Amino acid sequence: AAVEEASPEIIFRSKLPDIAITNTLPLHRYCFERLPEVADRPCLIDGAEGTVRTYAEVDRLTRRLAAALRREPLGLRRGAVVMNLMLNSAEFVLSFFAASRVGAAVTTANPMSTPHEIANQIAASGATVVFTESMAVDKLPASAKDGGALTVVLIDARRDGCLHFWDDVMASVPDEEVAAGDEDSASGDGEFDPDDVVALPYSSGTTGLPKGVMLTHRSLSTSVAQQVDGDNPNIGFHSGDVILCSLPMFHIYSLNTIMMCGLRVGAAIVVMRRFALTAMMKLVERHRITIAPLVPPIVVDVAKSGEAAAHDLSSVRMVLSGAAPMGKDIEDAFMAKLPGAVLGQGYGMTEAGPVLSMCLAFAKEPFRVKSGACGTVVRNAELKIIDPNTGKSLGRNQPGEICIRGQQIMKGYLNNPEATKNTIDADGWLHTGDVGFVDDDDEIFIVDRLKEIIKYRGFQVAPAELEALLITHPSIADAAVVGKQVEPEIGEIPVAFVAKAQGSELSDDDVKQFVAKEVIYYKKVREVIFIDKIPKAPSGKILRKELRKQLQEQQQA
Ligand code: 4UW
Repeated sequence: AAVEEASPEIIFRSKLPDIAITNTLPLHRYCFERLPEVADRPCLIDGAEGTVRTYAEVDRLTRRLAAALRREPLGLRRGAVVMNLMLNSAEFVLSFFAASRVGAAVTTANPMSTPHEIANQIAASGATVVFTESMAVDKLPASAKDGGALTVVLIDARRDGCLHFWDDVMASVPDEEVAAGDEDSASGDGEFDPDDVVALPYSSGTTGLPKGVMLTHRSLSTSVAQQVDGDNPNIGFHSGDVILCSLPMFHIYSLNTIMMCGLRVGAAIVVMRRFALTAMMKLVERHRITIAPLVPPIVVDVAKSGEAAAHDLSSVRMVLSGAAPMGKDIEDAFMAKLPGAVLGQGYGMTEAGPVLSMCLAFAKEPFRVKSGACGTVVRNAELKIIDPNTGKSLGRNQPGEICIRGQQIMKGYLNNPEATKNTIDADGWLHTGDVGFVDDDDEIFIVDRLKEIIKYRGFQVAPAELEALLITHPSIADAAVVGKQVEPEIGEIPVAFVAKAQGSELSDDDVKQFVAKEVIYYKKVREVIFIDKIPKAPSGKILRKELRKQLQEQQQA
């Protein structure tokens, strides 16, 4: 029989040349590599208080905290897992890099999460220490995964049974211990492997429930290098920049592109506890912020706000947007408010390390780009577009599933080889579940999503999680959740299709309230549609396309 010749793959690359990337250093060393040059420069600026910590101070504080993490009662070692359950703060940055120093991984979570969500992530990740704040502490479970005690470190209050971040933990380390012992070992026992996990954010990926995404020292330092290293970095951040951090560090966008990239270049990072429009504009004015990483809903807020004119935002030279789609009209409306800045998009996915593509107008030597594009594939990586039915790679201007390959992508999902195998294929390609095409100028346009995930203001909502919850209700026979496009300030909302149990008098409010009790605000079911039967394929898979079509028809009617 004739053997079919494998057709060559069509692979897209950056317009920037590959660079030599050192990705075998521990992440904290990589991010603070320029410390000798920037030691006395501002590193973290507290948005509310205005207090400034220099690079030397931040470095020293992370060493002190690492020493404390190694000692009892914390006693952390290589391979341990720590949870950061807090809004943005200097303490977030310190615990992240202290954990890196001891060879531990940090799993990040939103402190607004419900007790149920927090307990699930603690159990699944195996976290034994939680760094948190008053707003979340009462929601923590009593014990860690195997029934062992969970050690809780509180950053903003004293409480029985918890350690205080500064007074108990930091103060416990004698000065002479701070400098000693960590210089050549990332971990307490002196061993280090660049493929050790350092960050463990949760993401539902292309299907199912949230899973721990194993990002290693190697993957994250590669991703940072792809963005800000080289003679002509893809994002031309530099040590004179003042970067706004209003996006939550517990999400990979802020963690990587703001925190890690910002530190790598030696810039000042203005830490806002959480986003608020007026406060953000005041901070821009006060600190002469030069870089504003945002998400589309915030871009819309600024574009629509009458306040922009009342503030001097002229220091901003670069505005990044990502985590959700942004149309050309929003870009244009925004640029009318900030004519002096370059606005562009990045495209990220937690599992991809996260950045797949970045706007080349941000490069030190910028390229011309089109509005609506979400950048060009990062350097030192390969991107292809495949036909989702045949798996064959497609040429320019043909939409298909976006796949990425390179050292920046995740090592896999924690304790889930099956889900890992379904996302990263045998040839190392990570399948994103996003549909897009590459145009004649190497720019990527995302046009659709194959995967289930819903994005509410840039936050992930996993339909499977809501469906699993819904069917525990005695009056619900079956349920399916899909996203519905709404105003651009939000993006999409979760809509539940519900098949009632026989004889049930369930109302849509009953359904909404039932879900609202168990999930964080952005996962709330905002609309309920009763239906006789959830459409399913013979395999049992929910036919989401059909439900989405039904929603569209309803919207048009
Ligand atoms: N356009 C359309 C986009 C876009 C998009 C993402 O929550 P996750 O897992 O991860 C993110 C990460 C975004 C990000 C990280 C770093 C960065 O520099 C940057 O740009 C400045 C963005 O969102 O959700 C992943 C999913 O979110 C959608 C897409 O479906 C993707 O698979 N998404 N960016 N520009 N859609």
